[in-house]
Amino acid sequence: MDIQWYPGHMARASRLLAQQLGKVHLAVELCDARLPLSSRNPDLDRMLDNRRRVLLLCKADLAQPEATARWLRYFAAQGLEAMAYDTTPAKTKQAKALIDQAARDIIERGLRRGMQKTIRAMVVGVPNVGKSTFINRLYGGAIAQVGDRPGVTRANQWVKVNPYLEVMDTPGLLWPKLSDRLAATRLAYIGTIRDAVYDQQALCIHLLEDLLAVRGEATCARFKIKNPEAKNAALLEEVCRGRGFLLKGGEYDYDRACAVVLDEFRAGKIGRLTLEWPPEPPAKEAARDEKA
Ligand SMILES: Nc1nc2c(ncn2[C@@H]2O[C@H](COP(=O)(O)OP(=O)(O)OP(=O)(O)O)[C@@H](O)[C@H]2O)c(=O)[nH]1
Ligand SMILES: [Mg+2]
Repeated sequence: MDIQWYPGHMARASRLLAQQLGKVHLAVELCDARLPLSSRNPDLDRMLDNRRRVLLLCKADLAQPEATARWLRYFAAQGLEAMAYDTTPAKTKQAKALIDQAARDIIERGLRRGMQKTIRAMVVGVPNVGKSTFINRLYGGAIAQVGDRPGVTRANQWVKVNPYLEVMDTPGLLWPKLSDRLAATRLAYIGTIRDAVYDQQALCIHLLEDLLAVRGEATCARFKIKNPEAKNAALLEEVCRGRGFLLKGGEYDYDRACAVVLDEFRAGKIGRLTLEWPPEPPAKEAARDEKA
């Protein structure tokens, strides 16, 4: 399935991001906990140029906790300050503490000179990952526009969280990684790419196959699939029959089936699900995982 996801405005936004990054103290990078590799921008390292950053694995409430725990160890081993985030007050407090800690030396340097410095942080990540939601939680009110679709935030917006912390909301950014089709497809599942850009039916079939492979029973139960071995359109027909998505005259309503499968997956109705797992941990860690 081909997904053309890099229109001109993304290229412009990407250039702007690189410029703006030079003007802030740190970047708060948001990735999706269900897809922690594909939802990270591989160009960010170069753009950040050793500038500090913290990484939030967002929508952790939709991901498998054991996978998230592994990802956190994986990122820690890379020397990256990372945490799982799910918009709760406790996690928001933890994220704020992580930002403060990353900026501690700047704050302390300021204090030694008798002034409390205002830390400026830029929040970056793919569309729809939860950047504006995170900023609203930090701020404690609805200051940034949020929505259940990609491309809601159109321009950079500074938000003063308190006298010592300002955060910049940014439009979600994808990058030109067209060669990685699996990553593109999975980014489309989680609602990062506008629905109009790809073929909904092909995407839905791909998603159902992925779901059946990792959560077979739950997927069959949710969509009332009797034959999980069915392929292509026959798989969609399973859903249409099971859930009663029929048009007048008894034709299968493929569009309805696709919309429902995607919506219910995105809303976590099939259960918590991580689509990308980190490489296997060394034996010692695996043993610890089993004991936990
Ligand atoms: N389940 C769950 N949903 C979340 C979480 N954070 C955000 N959302 C939802 O994700 C959707 C997108 O949130 P936004 O904050 O608008 O995302 P964004 O990254 O600012 O998106 P763009 O501005 O389009 O780039 C909204 O429907 C939020 O309610 C989370 O931690 N868990
Ligand atoms: Mg936004």
